[in-house]
Amino acid sequence: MSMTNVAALRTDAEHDQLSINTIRTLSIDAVERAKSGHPGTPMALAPAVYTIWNRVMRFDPQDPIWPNRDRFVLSNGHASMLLWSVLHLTGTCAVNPDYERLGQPSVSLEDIRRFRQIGSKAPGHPEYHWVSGVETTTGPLGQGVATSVGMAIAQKWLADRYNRPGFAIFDYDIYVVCGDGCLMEGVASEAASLAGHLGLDNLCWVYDNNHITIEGQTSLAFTEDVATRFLAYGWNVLRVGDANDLERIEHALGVFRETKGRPTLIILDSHIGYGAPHKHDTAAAHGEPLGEEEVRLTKRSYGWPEEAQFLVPDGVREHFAAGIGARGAAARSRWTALFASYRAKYPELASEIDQMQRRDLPAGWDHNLPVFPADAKGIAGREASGKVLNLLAQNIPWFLGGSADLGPSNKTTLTYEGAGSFQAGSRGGKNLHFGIREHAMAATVNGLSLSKLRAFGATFFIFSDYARPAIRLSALMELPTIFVFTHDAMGDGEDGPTHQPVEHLASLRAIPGLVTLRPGDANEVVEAYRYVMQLRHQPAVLALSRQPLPTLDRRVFASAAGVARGAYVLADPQSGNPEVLLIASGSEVSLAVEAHEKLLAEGIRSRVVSMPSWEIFDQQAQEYRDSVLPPAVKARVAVEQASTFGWERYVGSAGRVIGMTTFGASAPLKALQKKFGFEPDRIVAAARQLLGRQ
Ligand SMILES: Cc1ncc(C[n+]2csc(CCOP(=O)(O)OP(=O)(O)O)c2C)c(N)n1
Ligand SMILES: [Mg+2]
Repeated sequence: MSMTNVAALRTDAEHDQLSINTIRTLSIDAVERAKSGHPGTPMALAPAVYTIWNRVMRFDPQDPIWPNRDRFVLSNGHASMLLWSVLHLTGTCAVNPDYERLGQPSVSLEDIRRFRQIGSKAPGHPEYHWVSGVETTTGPLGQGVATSVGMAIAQKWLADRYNRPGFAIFDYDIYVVCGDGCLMEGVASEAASLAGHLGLDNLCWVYDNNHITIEGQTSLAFTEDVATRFLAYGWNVLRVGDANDLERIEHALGVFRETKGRPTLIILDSHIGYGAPHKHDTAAAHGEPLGEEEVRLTKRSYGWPEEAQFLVPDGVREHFAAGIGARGAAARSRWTALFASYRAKYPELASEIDQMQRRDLPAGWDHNLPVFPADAKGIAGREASGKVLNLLAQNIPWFLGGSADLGPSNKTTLTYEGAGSFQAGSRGGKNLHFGIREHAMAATVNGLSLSKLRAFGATFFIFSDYARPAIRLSALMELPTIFVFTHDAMGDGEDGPTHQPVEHLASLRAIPGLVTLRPGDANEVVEAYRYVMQLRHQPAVLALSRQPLPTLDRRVFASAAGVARGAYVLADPQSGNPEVLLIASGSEVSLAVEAHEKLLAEGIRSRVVSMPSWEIFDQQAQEYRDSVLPPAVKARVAVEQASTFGWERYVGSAGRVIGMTTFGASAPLKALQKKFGFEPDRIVAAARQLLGRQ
């Protein structure tokens, strides 16, 4: 009898078990071959992940970016072999960055054999943008669960805007698997509290309650009552006492789908390393290969051929094809037909959806962006930003965001008629109220962006620290998120050093791929947004002033459009080449301009370079960079009310940096500027000294 015939004779339950054991053994073998990785949790969670994928999720492996697919997030990213196994066994297809389907699998068996090796589509942790079918990058515990809240908000918002009677264009759910580590992390608490408040009933977290983390039993450090905690957050809490009981798991997932008005937590009691006779239920199963002998015994316990490696028995792929494959294809083809008639009836809405999916901007997105007239008194960066945000939100239907309870201060509140607030009873609102939860805010913004909405989050610059892990993931995932950080330096004087960022710019500039911008006046704020909005694969941080900054007269000074090149010559001597360069960002640009005027009066040929963004400048051609910072001019002074760290690259070893090397202090801004030397005369003195003209 051929293998295929054997497969045909199996009962459904046998097919289920074989598929689950395939996930388990692929995970075991991959970790063994890589000599690193996490076998125990995939062994325990294979039945749950199998049930979610093969019995419940509406996901078409042929098109992993179909907009109305259910989302799956593996928040305990160390268990990545679960995801690589199901992506492989379901035959999920790869798509490229242009959203084109490639005729190849997202994860091949060869990738799994090369788990954790260079170039493999089965890396150590799930990586969005590297592997098709991964909905978000996970690995830093807590990020996945928090990001899923943004995905759930996005679905509700999309449904509110685009669904019409008879046209449920967006009705997908978000399934998340997480472990003890995720639920211990603070960000999960922030996110769960927000999800409960918002009544996100499209969100289901399956908690792997295995009582084990790296150091041993959770009794070492985690003895809270998780169920009660989530009930208090306003979640529906279900319990499945046996992680191998597919029917109960499926039933709980069914209850989730029936539950209205609350997110669902399914507490799943599992045994890490299930089936491994010596490692079952121990921390030893968490993060190291089982070892040859234990692998043999484990396979024996599964009734698996002991010597077989990377075995996918006949019939397993077919079983997935008959489950998620058929269900997903049918769901997608129904949706495609529905969307075609939707397009006929609502062509404008359909084209919005198309544009959004491709991260394109609608025509007229920058219509009416303000131009600020010259004004010595000026306007605060945050004020200018508020005006721009309000326009963008009106020009771009799917642009939305909010603050971590600082909206009135960040000036990020969308105040135009009809902007509304996103709440349980108002899903179309464009103002998100994250509460004082910066970390969950940033992760939520990631989730919104992964759902193709254009989203921003805001707080004081100092508290970007609280959001940083999610900002980093934004950059790693290449998401065009926007972080609006106001009170970017010592402008909030009296609040003192707890509220005065020093090292934040340097630390954010160190994140690969993240674009930081610190505009110098209101028109630079506008240009900064114009630049940021056109990014499709990079996150951006805007560092904006609390206090008014003079609006430069652009008939005298160069156009603020120079922002798009990261740095530009703002002012030059009337004749002759510059002999000293004054380089500044943000609130220090006008200071440099004052110093420049003094230097010119003294017959010193100075140039002012406004440098809102290192990253953008660094991307310019050498020729342009040399035209702004001529290599021959060694006398250079950089001025920025932030850590001096890193400015050497622009001023060179002969240059000067006027910046911060200590924390700030509590005092009115003027006094702080004096104390820390952010005054034109200090710049003038530094320039003179560099030129040997004291
Ligand atoms: C933010 C963060 N801190 C620490 C780690 C390192 N780490 C990876 S897995 C793990 C233990 C996780 O325990 P649990 O979530 O219960 O996973 P299990 O061992 O049960 O699969 C730790 C500490 C991490 N990945 N992310
Ligand atoms: Mg655990």
